[in-house]
Amino acid sequence: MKKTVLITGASSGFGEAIARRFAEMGFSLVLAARRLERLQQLSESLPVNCFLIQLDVRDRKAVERAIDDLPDEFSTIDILINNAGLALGLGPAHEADLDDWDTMIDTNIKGLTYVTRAVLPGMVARQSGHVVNMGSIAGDWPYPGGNSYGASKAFVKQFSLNLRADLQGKNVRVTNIEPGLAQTEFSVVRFHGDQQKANSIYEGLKPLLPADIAETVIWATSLPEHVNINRIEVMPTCQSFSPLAIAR
Ligand code: NDP
Ligand code: 8X3
Repeated sequence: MKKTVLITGASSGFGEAIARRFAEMGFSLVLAARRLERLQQLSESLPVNCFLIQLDVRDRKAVERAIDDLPDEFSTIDILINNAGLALGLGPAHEADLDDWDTMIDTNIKGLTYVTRAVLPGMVARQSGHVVNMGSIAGDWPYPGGNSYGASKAFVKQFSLNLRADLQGKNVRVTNIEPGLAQTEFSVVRFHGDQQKANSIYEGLKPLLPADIAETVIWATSLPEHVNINRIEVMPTCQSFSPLAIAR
C-alpha cells in the first residue's frame, strides 16, 4: 500500500525538495504551509496525489482541525516531516526585536509540538510511523546572532530525544536532521526580505542545497523499521569551526 508523508513548510526550500523526492518514490503527500498558491504550483508538477493544507503551524486549533479533517485517503500519516520554521534577525540579543523572538519560538518550538501532538496518537495506535524534525547546527553550536533561533533548534534536538524515550516500545521512529548553511529562502526571511543581503551569505562558497537535505531525509526514512537514526548533523564541506572567541 502507498505510504503517506505529511510535510510542513512544503512551499519552498527543504520542504519542497523533500516533497519532490517522496513523490518520485510514489508516496502520497500531504503538503502544508501558509502560501497555498506555492503548494498548488508544486503539486501540479508532481506525479502523485497531494492533499494541500493552508496552515500556519502557530495556530494550535487550526493544526488540530487540519489533522482531524484529513480525508480518509490521506489520514494515515506514515511519516511526518516537521520542517516549517524560520530565523528572523542576526543581531545581538540586547538589540533583538522581541516580535522576531516570539515568531521563532511560536513557529520552531510551539508549532512543531502542535503538529507532532496531533499526528502521534495515530502512529502509536498503528504501532508504526516516523517523525523527522528539522533541527539545525544552530541548536548545537552557538554563534553571534544565533540567540533565540539556535535555542529554538536546541529545543528541537532535546524534544526529539525525549520523544524517543516516550515512544519506546511503540515502533515509532524519531530523527532530528541538523543542516548547516543551506541555500533556500531562509536568509531572505531572516533578513526580512533583503535579497541582496541574503545573496551575500552564499557568495563565493558552495552551500548545501535543498536536494542534499532531501536525500538525507530519504536515507533516514528508508532504512529498515528496526533502525532509528537519532540525529544527523550535515554541513557543507566549506563550513567548519572557529576558535573560541576571547574579548581583550
Ligand atoms: P525556507 O524559508 O525556504 O522554507 C521555510 C518553510 O517553512 C516555508 O515553506 C514556509 O512556508 C514554512 N513556514 C514558515 N513559517 C511557517 C508557519 N508559521 N506555518 C507554516 N509554515 C511555515 O527555508 P528552509 O527550507 O531553509 O527551512 C526549512 C527548515 O530548515 C526550517 O525549520 C529551518 O529553520 C531549517 N534549517 C534551515 C537551514 C538553512 O540554512 N537553510 C539550515 C538548518 C535548518 P510559508 O511561508 O508558505 O508558510
Ligand atoms: C540554519 C543554519 O548556521 O544559518 O539553521 O543557523 S545557520
